[in-house]
Amino acid sequence: MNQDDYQPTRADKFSFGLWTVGHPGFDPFGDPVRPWLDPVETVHRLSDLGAYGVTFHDDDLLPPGSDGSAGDRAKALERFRRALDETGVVVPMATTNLFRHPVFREGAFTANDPAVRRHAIRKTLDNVDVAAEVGAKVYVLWGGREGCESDTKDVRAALDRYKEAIDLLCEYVRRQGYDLRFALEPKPNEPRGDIFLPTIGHGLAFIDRLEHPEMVGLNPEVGHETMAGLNFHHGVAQALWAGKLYHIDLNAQRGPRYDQDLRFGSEDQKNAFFLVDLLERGGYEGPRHFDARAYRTEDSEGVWEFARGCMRTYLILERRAAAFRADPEVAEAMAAAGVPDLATPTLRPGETIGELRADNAFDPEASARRGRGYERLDQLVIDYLLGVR
Ligand code: GLT
Ligand code: MN
Ligand code: MN
Repeated sequence: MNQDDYQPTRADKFSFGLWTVGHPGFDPFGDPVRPWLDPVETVHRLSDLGAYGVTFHDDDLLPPGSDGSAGDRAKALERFRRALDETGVVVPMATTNLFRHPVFREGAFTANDPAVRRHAIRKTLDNVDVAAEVGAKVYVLWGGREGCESDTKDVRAALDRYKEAIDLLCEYVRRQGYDLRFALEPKPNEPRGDIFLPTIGHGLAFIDRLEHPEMVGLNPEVGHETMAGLNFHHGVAQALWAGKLYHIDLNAQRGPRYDQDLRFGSEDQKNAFFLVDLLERGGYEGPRHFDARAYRTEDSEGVWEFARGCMRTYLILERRAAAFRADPEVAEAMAAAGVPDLATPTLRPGETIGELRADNAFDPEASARRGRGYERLDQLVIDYLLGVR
């Protein structure tokens, strides 16, 4: 295969956060290793690489040393918008930084102090206006500081306040007539000892309790579910099944440890293969958004290698998954394993529960003896992943 087969185009809908390629490489133990990256340059570089979108937190647009004043924000937004106009890059999603400033040390929407909660809501409302203005369709809520270390915190009251904040944001968007939906981003821990709404499943259950569940979905992240020891592909499948996959954060993570935010597909390629297969066949039409960052070893050029790599690996997996699905031997192995039969309803058309109970044609012992054929099928997956088919 030729290198150019994996060149991204706008139609692939790849997007990156300003905070991802712009990450200067600090970590809890070390200082930044790369200079601040101007959002205007980011937009141009991403555009040249074939990405279609860029996303941001309210504070990502500000230059270092800015006091965050309205004047600074307006100036930064104007330059940013000019770069968008020049390149045709769009803003599919925006979000709020409710985690960096020390005021959020005990939470934002779920802080014990009502004054902090009110500040967090105001900060979010301000950027919701900006998001609507630049045409974003999804607004992400990552509650990095919503949680605790000490379980003296009242979790049920925290969930009441979380709901109150999101209900209020939905009410505001409805009143303004914005075409914007919210996406909650689950994460089990880090920076808090435990974060509220730790997994996709917790998020789905919470959404059902909101005043406007139709306006709220999820933004699951590969690394976050993996940190919880969960199968990301399964979580995404359930979010899709529930009609709640509004956005996605693609990256990589090696097992349950600190949040690594690695280049997409650089770890656990098998789960990444099934994820891409699912997104491409499952009716997901949103952005393929990368929330990852270059290794701290890299300089500025390494950052663009990283961005290229995220998109390239996605396209390789997309191609591999399509070839896997088109292979007659795979179809035959799938049929032998009974995979397509799961789509058939369990009751026959018109059958009653009484008829089901009266059916004595089935021989459980014979069925129990029959192997299910997954070894052969799964080896075909591996053959495709390793490129020998
Ligand atoms: C932060 C976090 C991400 C979230 C971003 C959105 S910010 O970098 O680690 O997972 O998606 O707030
Ligand atoms: Mn994320
Ligand atoms: Mn992460």
